[in-house]
Amino acid sequence: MQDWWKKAVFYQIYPKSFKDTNGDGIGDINGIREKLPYLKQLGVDALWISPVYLSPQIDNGYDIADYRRIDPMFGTNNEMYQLIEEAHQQNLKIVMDFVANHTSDQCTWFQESRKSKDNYFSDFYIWKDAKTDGSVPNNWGSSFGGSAWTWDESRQQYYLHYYAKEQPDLNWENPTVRSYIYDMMRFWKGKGVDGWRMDVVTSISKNLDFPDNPRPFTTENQQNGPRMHEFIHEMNQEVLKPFSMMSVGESPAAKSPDGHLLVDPAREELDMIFTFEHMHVDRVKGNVNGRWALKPMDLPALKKILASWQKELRGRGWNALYFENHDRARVISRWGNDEEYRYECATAFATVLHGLQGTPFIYQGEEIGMTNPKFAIDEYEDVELQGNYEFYVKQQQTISEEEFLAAVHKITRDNARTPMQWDDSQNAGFSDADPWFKLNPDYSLINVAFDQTSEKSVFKFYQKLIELRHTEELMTEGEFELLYEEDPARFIYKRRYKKTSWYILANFSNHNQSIPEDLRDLNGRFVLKNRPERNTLDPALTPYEAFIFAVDEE
Ligand code: TEU
Ligand code: CA
Repeated sequence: MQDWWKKAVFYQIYPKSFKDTNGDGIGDINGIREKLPYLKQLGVDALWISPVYLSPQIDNGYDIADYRRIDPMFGTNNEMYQLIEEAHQQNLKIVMDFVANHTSDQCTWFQESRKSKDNYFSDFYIWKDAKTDGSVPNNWGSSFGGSAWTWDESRQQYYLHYYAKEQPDLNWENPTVRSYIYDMMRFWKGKGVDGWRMDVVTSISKNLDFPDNPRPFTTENQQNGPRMHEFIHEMNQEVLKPFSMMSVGESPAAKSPDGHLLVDPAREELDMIFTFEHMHVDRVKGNVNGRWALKPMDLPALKKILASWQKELRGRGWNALYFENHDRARVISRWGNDEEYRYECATAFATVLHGLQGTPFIYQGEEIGMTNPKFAIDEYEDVELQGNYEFYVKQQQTISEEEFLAAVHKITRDNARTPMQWDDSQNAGFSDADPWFKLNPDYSLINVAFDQTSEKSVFKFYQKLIELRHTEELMTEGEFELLYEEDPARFIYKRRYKKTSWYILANFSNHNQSIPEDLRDLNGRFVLKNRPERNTLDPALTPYEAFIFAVDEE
């Protein structure tokens, strides 16, 4: 079937933290198989599975040593094939993670490439001579802190890495590299995989002039390179289109004014992209401390960015909708109130996101309102956090330890990587052993078993949202209109399809907010609400209240 993903709701699994079945404290493929009934119960249509390939795990699998082998830590290739088959039997699609901007330094391609300048693999990566004084070729930065170049003793050259030094960037200019990647994609198609989430696909083409960034060790000139569209289109023609594989590309630098370029069906590149603009509404732009310079979330900015993408992609692309993933914090802890109003907040964010046009992506634990833990700095595992701590706090000294930790508690990636909280038993039902990464201590109160039987069940609310997406044409097709866009506390918009309009209202504040007068007279029905007492449009919105109100035209 064409475009099945337009009516689908996706669920992202971070396997390491999802469910351990063999008692080593690490989630595994059999854990995913075990939980398929849970995912069916939730009602999702497709699973995006973060990398499970052979990997030294410097970046939790985003450093791949062999694209065709499952890491023994997660299971066997056969278990993966069985997972795909069992998922298909239950009508669940499987989308794997495609990490082809870089490999692990343990990948044989790199091991060979570093040996000499004239072997078969020499040009698989991006090598450059030192400047005459021995220094790095330019001032490009690694996302994980410091220079994007590392000196290799054996080859006597620098190699480029946008992430950890153990993640050398592939040279997409080399047609052999591209054909290896396309073959790998065909291999997994052969195993039944339905599509790809493409890691930093907008970085695969490099500007071969290697222009310095405005400031050292930032990354401005390292995205959306000159041949990006060409490479992606080629991949589309070689694999995606002939084998009908769905694609969603991670696209950190995409801006709404030309956002359709990667996803306009006429251009035959990707089906969807994960954009970043809306996730930066709490960031102080251009600060020396990069992503760690935070400010309170700007709700009007969030609304306008989401609205601009709704408009940009209408009729010429399709939105991928998300607030959380394995690189993002728990949204209710980051932008909401995860204490007094945890249920209201989780369901309010869900309502405004799922109400949009596009395909929603739920990240494991989001469906039960999991929160950020507040660990001490040395309790975190993430390579990005460690690298950035070293760079900003220790070397550059532009941010104090306390300020950095405060930002970590808001946004660090590990916030979303604590083990999944299944029940209140020891280790939260995640594992019989001590988990590889600390559990959030709140698991005795926040867990699947408790949530599902609770009167205020985030899970049940998600079930309803997912069901609405399957049954209501309006959700996929309806026009979008943002209302009261400057309002700092209320998120209100309208969807319209045929003769029905949906008004979606949410209060993102700790105070009551009135319902605008011109909406109070509407005649209609409540489609979904997170406050049972809500029966008319008169009373004010209570903190983090949200609902969908449908109005039928005569
Ligand atoms: O992330 C790419 C990316 O843009 C990150 O730098 C992100 O902005 C940052 O981590 C937010 O704090 C992808 C993967 O999703 C991530 O897990 C990997 O570490 C990275 O690529 C390298 O593969
Ligand atoms: Ca395990």
